[in-house]
Amino acid sequence: MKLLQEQRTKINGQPIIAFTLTNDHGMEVTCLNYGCIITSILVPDKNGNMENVVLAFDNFSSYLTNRPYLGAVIGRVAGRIKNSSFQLNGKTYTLHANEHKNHLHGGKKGFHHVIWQATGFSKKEEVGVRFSHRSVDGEEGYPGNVDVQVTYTLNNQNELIISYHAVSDQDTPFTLTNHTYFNLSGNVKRDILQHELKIKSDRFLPLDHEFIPTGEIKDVAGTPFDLRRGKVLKEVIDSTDPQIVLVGQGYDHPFVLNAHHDEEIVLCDRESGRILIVETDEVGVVVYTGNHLPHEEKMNGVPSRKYLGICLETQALPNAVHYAHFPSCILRAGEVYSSTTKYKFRVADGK
Ligand code: FUC
Repeated sequence: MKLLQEQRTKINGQPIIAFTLTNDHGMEVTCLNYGCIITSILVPDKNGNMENVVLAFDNFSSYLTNRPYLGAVIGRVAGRIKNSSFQLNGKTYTLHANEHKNHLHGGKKGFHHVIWQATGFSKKEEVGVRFSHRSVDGEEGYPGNVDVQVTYTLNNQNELIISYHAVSDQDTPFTLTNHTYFNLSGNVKRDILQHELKIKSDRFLPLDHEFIPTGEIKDVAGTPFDLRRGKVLKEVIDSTDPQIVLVGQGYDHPFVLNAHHDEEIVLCDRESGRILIVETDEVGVVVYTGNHLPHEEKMNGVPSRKYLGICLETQALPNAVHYAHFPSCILRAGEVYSSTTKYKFRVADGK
């Protein structure tokens, strides 16, 4: 197990540190104290070639805007909140509107723009970084001071574990995710269209024209959202289903998970033999196929383009603050928010 720390740059005099975690098989994860951003995950293909399977900007300065939320932790609330407003305990709260009238991914200065306190750790069987941050009362319009911790742990089973922990002194909506774009081809040799995605989910959430769940919870049977036996993404992207067309030919949709910590999300690239298994205790996953990746930025040495990566955002259901029939995303004062998502990397022949 190896832990390396190096300064990448400074923002307002504060050092931006890159932590590189390496396990005994040479799997390597690099992340920053800025936004807890993951900038690289090196994993073997079926021939043992170590290559990067996540999207990252070529220039650090692109992270200062980071329109696609590349690699970052998203908070206080991942996803969209309609009309940037919600009611809680009889009070109406108004949030910063950063996408039309709506609030997206934490607002103007979400957790992805925070310089987190960070401490690396290295043990016999795992290596990692613990990030912490206090989100203050009134930030972006949210109530309560929230002490947040995010821990990235790499183990010797080629698994990256992200665990989230938070306590607030007032009731507040709260659900975090990580917005890494995966591309298992390795060093973005291909886009994600030939990747296969399998999800243990019987129900998904249709979206309105602003990409916010309508409130309907729909059966996946007979729709392009039935991923229970897996689908090649290209099949879905070419579909004329109105929900697929609505979001720019692809997915940008929440799925309700049937299973937890039981191989519920599996992404596979047959050509490289790489498999990613995502397991979580979260109620759902927002699958985003990079339909609107900006074209003007350079990532991994190539110009960014549509379908260059796929996000598997494990989280509470978006816009839950407006729907009593969705599981609540309210963190009660003094209670502990605790959530874990595991990313297991495998190769097709079972090695
Ligand atoms: C996802 C999507 C959004 C947005 C963002 C960059 O979380 O739900 O539509 O494009 O990523």
